[in-house]
Amino acid sequence: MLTLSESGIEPREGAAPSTSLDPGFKPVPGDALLVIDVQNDFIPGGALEVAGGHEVVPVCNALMDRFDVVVFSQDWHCPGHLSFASSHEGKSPYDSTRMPYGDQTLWPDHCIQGTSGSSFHADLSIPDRVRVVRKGFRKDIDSYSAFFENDQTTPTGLEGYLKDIGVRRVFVCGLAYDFCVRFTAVDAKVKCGFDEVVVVKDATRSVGLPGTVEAADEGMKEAGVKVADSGSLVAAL
Ligand code: VGL
Ligand code: ZN
Repeated sequence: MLTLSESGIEPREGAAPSTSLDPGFKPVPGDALLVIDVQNDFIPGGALEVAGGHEVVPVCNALMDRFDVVVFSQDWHCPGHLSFASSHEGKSPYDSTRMPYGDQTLWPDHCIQGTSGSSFHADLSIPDRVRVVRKGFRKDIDSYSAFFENDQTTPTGLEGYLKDIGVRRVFVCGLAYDFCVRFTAVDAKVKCGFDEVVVVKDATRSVGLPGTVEAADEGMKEAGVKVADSGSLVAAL
């Protein structure tokens, strides 16, 4: 297994503290923060790098400080996962293929269980109270949403956990805006029916394949997901 330095991923120095979170923002009981896939493979230098991915870390940390309920999702693929282009003869990363559950974008091998690429970014605060939900570990089903896998039916258990502890509003940050953040937020609103779902946009960055950011904007709007900047959370709520 590669160490972090062998993998070429920049270690922890240099993540500036955020100043962008509205100082008046105070979550109420029933609010939860979901921190999506802030893992080394989605950071510049990682296998599926997201431009500016590391910049979300201080904003996610500042947000986490305010919430009693914090859940991390962790993309957690087995080697040879069918969302990897390398598992399909003649396919390249970012091509598309047909899976039994629908169209699937094919990715570089990433977030393989137990590798440094699957670890959370070294600067991400890990509160004692955090719960981690792993997804995408079934070889033949990808999982963008932290609630349901891409077949739209296999639950991860997150909905039950949040509802059992009385969560009603869900705030979403992390990576990537146009994939896992988008589908997590839409499922939270539409399939799980949480009262309010808010994506904290400056605490996200996008993969940015052709049309994916626009599709995410549209899809979330249509689902009734709110989008806020961390600096204006109070005003938005
Ligand atoms: C993600 C593509 C593949 C994400 C995960 O976290 O947005 N994107 N696996
Ligand atoms: Zn993945």
